Amino acid sequence: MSSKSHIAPYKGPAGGWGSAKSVAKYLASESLLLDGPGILLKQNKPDGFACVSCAWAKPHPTHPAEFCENGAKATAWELTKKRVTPKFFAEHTVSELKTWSDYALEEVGRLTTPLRYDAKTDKFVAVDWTEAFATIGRELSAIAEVDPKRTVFYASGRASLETSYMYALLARLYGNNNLPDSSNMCHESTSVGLKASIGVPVGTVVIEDFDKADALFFFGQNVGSNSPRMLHQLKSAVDRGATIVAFNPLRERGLERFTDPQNPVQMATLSETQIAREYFQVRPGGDIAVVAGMSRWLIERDAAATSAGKPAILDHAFIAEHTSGFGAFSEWVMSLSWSDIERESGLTQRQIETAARIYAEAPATMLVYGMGITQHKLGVQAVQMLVNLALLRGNIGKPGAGLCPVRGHSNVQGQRTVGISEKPELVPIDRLEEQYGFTAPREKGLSTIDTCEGIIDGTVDAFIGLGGNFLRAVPDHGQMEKAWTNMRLTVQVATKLNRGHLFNGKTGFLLPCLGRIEKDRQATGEQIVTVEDSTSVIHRSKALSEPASPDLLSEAKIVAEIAKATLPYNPNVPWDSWVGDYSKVRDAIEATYPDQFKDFNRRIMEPQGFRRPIAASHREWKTESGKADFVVPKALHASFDDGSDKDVLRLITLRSNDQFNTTVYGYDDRFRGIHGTREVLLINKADMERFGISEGQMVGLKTVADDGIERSLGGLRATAYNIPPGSVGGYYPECNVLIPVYQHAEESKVPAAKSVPVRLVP
Ligand SMILES: Nc1nc2c(c(=O)[nH]1)N[C@H]1C(S)=C(S)[C@@H](COP(=O)(O)OP(=O)(O)OC[C@H]3O[C@@H](n4cnc5c(=O)[nH]c(N)nc54)[C@H](O)[C@@H]3O)O[C@H]1N2
Ligand SMILES: Nc1nc2c(c(=O)[nH]1)N[C@H]1C(S)=C(S)[C@@H](COP(=O)(O)OP(=O)(O)OC[C@H]3O[C@@H](n4cnc5c(=O)[nH]c(N)nc54)[C@H](O)[C@@H]3O)O[C@H]1N2
Ligand SMILES: [Mo]
Repeated sequence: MSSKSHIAPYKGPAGGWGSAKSVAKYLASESLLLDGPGILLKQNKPDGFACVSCAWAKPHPTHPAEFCENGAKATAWELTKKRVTPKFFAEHTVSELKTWSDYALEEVGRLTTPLRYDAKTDKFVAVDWTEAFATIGRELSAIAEVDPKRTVFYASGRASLETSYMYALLARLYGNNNLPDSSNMCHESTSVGLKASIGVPVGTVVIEDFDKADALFFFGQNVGSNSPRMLHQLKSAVDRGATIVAFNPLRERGLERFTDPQNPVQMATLSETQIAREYFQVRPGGDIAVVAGMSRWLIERDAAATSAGKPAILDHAFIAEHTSGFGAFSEWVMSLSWSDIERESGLTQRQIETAARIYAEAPATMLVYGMGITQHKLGVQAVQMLVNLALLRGNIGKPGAGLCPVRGHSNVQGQRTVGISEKPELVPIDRLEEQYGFTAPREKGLSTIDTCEGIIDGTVDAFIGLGGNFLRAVPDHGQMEKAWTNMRLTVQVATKLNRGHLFNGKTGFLLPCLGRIEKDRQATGEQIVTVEDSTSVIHRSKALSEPASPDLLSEAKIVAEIAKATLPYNPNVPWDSWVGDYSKVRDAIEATYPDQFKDFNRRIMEPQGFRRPIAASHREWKTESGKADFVVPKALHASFDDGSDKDVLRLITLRSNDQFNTTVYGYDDRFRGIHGTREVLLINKADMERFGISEGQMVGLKTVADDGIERSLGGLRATAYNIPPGSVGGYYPECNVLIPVYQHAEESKVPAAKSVPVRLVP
């Protein structure tokens, strides 16, 4: 911990001068202010590039500046002037680099040359691309001869639709569906839960719904840090009278107050917009109970109102025409006791009724949610509970209403759309077979958790990573780092050095690629690429910057070269012509998904992009029952522990305002008032007293697990914080060492990173 660290509550709003200053400081440090601020004005513009940070929707028409504090940081991080050369790797062994922080590793700058790990010297050495591809092809072919299912093709959610389509095809031609994606650690609970309940794996809203919603309910999504551009939609919604309600164990500043940095009047007058009218500090894992309580109030009041001849509260016509399972759901809800609901939610009956009343009075409500819902043992059912709430008042498929899962990586949703999925039933396998003349694997592939288990038990021999920092993002670092190096082959395609790259199989490559903002010149000239945002709108992205090094290849080219070096020749798969002209990949995507990508190449040139058809958005239910289904959850809380042992705390792993996943931009978490350190444990004052811990005392955590493996983390500075009693907060990825690989959402296998049962070790 740095001696300069300090912790004190932040008094300012989200956005505002704090944000402006943070951007300026950051751009100056990356020397982007000198020659690149103009680049930021092209961010999220039709003639510019899609931001490499989050997947939030891009409005049309656009504002003069369509970037946020964290988007600006992400751009600067990619366009940094710093470079990592072979000289750097000659000076540092990999063992030494393992002692560096996540921050320090990425800080060295952009990777510039292909590298191979040399175990004898414990260093990365430069190789040429031809040799790298030939070796990878040889190794992958040898593994395929034993069993192609022993290779995994991971994707992190950034690569374009074009590259992702090629990558998914590579895996299937190779012989498996082992296509896990960062989505497996993220919104997979959404993909599973929404698909089962309403027949689509994605959200139902479009950005225009923000102009029409009467109420917006936020469950476990930290808009101020993780999708700050959405604050503009929220401010406008509040300005025209919409009500925002937030459920979050922490009082996240972006959900409380916002000053628009692009609004000169607000900036000059230091005025703020209050975001959430009501803010409820739900207990981690308590959202199922919250919604059960709200539903109970709604159903009861509805019965009372209708029998008194007053207007109904539920949308009975919608329920009758569009849903199934209401009877069982309502029976379950009415069987619950308020004392159980209060205990599991951590809220009072009165608070829940206040929320329910706002919901009942709003003609159209949007339900917005994030990792606070999906990353629990019952994450899928928590998602389905939100659907239940929406169905009660017909809040799907009408203007201003719907479900809004806020996706993470800028193309994570799109990667799933074009075939990166371990679930073959979600992919048009028959069409792929016909298009490319091969027999595709039909067996379910490995998810992220399956991959971790396979690496630990030695059934995975090769890992190909298209971006990301798999080893750092997954749970159980202790076990994973040990097992990782037993693999025969590891290949990482990346822009920057991270800790995951320091662990290599018997043969290990680190291949540097172009980022999305860098000009991608191929046989037919500069290419554009496409990505899909959180509202299923597809945008084009045009690069503006010169590549960080002449040795970089595009991700599409790297995928194609690995494919050519590995697979037998197939005249139906034109790898080279695809790389020469990405519009041909778009044609291929359209051929595989004719309904979703009709006229792809033409429509992508429209400034606003185009939205894929989402059946549930117009009340067409592609579910088994043909209706939108009410689902009764298995339990009233979503967590692994049942709450009976008061010494077991629920750990929430958090993102700071100064990080993008495992990429740590700095040590300031401004909104939470934490500066200069990430080694903190946020803990309720009453719990501190109960455990006899003083402010600033160093403490540790130990996981409650039943597999005989010890998982602990020490050196955390206890910090009294406004967090519900019985819960503690710490940063991701540092805390991942505490998460057992088997503690994941039941149906989606998303690691339960938001309620890890732990004990305090003073
Ligand atoms: N700047 C920046 N932007 C990002 C990212 C980043 O790291 N940095 N990551 C990107 C990615 S990949 C993703 S998936 C998204 C993630 O964005 P979010 O979905 O916002 O994810 P988190 O920040 O992990 O957690 C969200 C919130 O859940 C709350 N929470 C925890 N447990 C519970 C609970 O049980 N119930 C409720 N109601 N709330 C709970 C936490 O206090 C926190 O405020 O952001 C994307 N955008
Ligand atoms: N405890 C805990 N664990 C979590 C979470 C949590 O909330 N708590 N969140 C989970 C979530 S939501 C997610 S999405 C995962 C994130 O998991 P990942 O997506 O695997 O991890 P990132 O940190 O986003 O990956 C960062 C790396 O991506 C590489 N990179 C950046 N840009 C590019 C590019 O354009 N191309 C290529 N090829 N590489 C690039 C850089 O080398 C950088 O080091 O983590 C999950 N893990
Ligand atoms: Mo994510």
